[in-house]
Amino acid sequence: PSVRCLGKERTLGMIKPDGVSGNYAEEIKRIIVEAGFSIVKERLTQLDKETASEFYEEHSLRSFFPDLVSYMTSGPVLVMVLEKRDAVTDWRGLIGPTDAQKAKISHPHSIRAFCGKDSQRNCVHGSDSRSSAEREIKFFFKDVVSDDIASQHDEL
Ligand code: RTP
Ligand code: MG
Repeated sequence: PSVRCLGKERTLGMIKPDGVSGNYAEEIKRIIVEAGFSIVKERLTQLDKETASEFYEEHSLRSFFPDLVSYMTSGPVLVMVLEKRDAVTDWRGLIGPTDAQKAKISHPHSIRAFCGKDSQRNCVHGSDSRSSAEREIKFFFKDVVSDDIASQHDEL
């Protein structure tokens, strides 16, 4: 039995449609690995309206929700299970604040500062708590759905 999993935590990371279409995925993955995360699973998938709405259902009453769903369905996303000690907090720290314009000033080394555009098109997603991480990992990796563009794979 390996000891390498002791104390580790998992979170869900996602490269949103603007990140994938802008060809930022490889550089973002390099930043992720350099920051000490293992990319345990990854899958490229196209969200439909129903899936995007369910994923962000906590925001369903917000005025930006219809725009958010349009944005999230505008092209493929890359979802990843990321693992390290304190993965949830550390991934949120690495991506930076929601508004990419603000991130460029307050967190210039964050991923959203690097490839985000504004308060909506912010390039990446991160689970905001351990309970969200558990829900979101199950959301994308419990079953392999038939419309996958690339097949799910396990690197462990
Ligand atoms: P995420 O869930 O995607 O990691 O982003 P977050 O926690 O930093 O921000 P959250 O409040 O959960 O918002 C989810 C996503 O909705 C879009 N948004 N647009 N137009 C707006 O004012 C607005 N506000 C939020 C963003 O894409 C945000 O990441
Ligand atoms: Mg959020």
